[in-house]
Amino acid sequence: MRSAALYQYSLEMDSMVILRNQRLQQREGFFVELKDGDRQGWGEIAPLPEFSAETLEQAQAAAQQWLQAWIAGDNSVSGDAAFDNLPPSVAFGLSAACMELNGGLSNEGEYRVAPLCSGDPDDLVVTLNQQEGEKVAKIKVGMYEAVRDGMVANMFIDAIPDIRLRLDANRQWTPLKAQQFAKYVRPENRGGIAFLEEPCQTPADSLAFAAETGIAIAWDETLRDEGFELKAEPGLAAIVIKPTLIGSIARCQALVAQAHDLGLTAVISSSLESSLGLNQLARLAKSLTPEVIPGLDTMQLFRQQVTPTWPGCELPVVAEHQLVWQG
Ligand code: OSB
Ligand code: MG
Repeated sequence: MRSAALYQYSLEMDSMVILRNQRLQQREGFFVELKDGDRQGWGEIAPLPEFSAETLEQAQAAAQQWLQAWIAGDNSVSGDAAFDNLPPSVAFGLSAACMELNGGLSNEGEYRVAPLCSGDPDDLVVTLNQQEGEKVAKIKVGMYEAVRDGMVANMFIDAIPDIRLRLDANRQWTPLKAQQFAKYVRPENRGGIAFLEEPCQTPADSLAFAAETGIAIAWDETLRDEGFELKAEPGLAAIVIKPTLIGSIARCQALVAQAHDLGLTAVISSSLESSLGLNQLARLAKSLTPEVIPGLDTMQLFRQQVTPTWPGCELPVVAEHQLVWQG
């Protein structure tokens, strides 16, 4: 006997969270619960404003249609390929719920995260110097002067010699601005940058930047470009996989395998999921990308969390969510 429920959630965000052109005050999405006999699985469906093409309404409609078929016993909807017909956030949430129900999602998670530098860089330097093991940090660049970004990167690398910096420019720079940035990172410091995500507005400009500067780059937005196919390229070190924006777990798994075949690092990363989705991403990262620290330091952007809570996170828990569909 199968049954399912869809809950809508709304969580308060920190007042400073800005996504591209808008301030995100509330993170909204759905939790899906699948039951089959005494087995149960949860998933999160949360299109990200400014990044996802699907709206909440579209995601809800697609999820409900899928759930109807699943409850009716139609197993064709949960085949790996069937998820590819759904919007990415829906494919991720439903495939995660299926995988949890089937016991396929590892219980162990990779809860080390790449700390996101949002406030004072000096605070992060102290944190990193106290941290044991691999020292990874992520800094958003491209929002202020490129010269300032270059100086901040230099400062981190000088202060923490074994750091592996991940920088993310979100396609903000013209080739000239990217050059200005690079000029400020001393050549002997460039190896301290594990990768710089999407420096320029086009992939071709970003590849040219990598060739000219010796700074390794990573694809994030480019993975979602129409017709994109992953290839090894000189200067390309990594790909950043955000399952909510990419799709089903099977798709993410295939992308990770492809990256590894090409000698690229794959980094599982958050699209600002709640603590439920974030915990599943940590579990996914543990199995798909062992040894790689995932990009999951996004609970600090929230003011509330849900159950399961995020390890070490003290935010208040919202326990009640609105039931929007049941079958
Ligand atoms: O710019 O990569 C981004 C989260 C949501 C939307 C876009 C981005 C992000 C992150 C997640 O940066 C954190 C990370 O990748 O470490
Ligand atoms: Mg990015």
